[in-house]
Amino acid sequence: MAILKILQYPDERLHTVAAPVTEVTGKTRTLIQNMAETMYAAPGIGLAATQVDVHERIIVIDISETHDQLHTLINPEIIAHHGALEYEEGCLSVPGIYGKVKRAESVTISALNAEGKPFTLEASGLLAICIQHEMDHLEGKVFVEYWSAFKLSRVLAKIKKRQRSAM
Ligand code: K1U
Ligand code: ZN
Repeated sequence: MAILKILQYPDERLHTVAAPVTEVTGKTRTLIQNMAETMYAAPGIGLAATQVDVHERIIVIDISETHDQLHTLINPEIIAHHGALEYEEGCLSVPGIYGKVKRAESVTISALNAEGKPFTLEASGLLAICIQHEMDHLEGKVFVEYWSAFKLSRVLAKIKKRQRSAM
């Protein structure tokens, strides 16, 4: 297994719209294992393939503290959603930046699992939030882009300042 490099905002590659997976192969499963290892090592509770510069519709999520409830979502689609919830989000591609985004409180999704088998999942609370955040990555959208132009410019300035002091 391998730890993959996570693209850092505002890398333009994070704005790529991911393509559907046409066949789940051994290569897909190796990518999923490497994504899961990368997410656990970060540490994080979700990771989209976009974040590791692979532009295919693949997500891994594990919100458990025990790291034993891995969800693999290939070609996920939201088929129903209910309610609204504001949650303080973070992102491994925007380290150190946290802020609220309004999302559906619960979602029902259809997707393929790591064996290429279709399934549906009803999710609420943090799992639903994380699914929506990761599905945004597959559309090339990063959570800070829900914020006002003013707030986003402050985030970009903070990132630039941090990059300068790291040189
Ligand atoms: O997409 C990502 O970069 C992963 C992101 C997922 C996420 C977190 C919170 C709300 C919505 C989506 C993260 O995992 S950020 C790190 C994080 O939240 C966390 C890390 C360790 C333990 C618990 C949470
Ligand atoms: Zn993210």
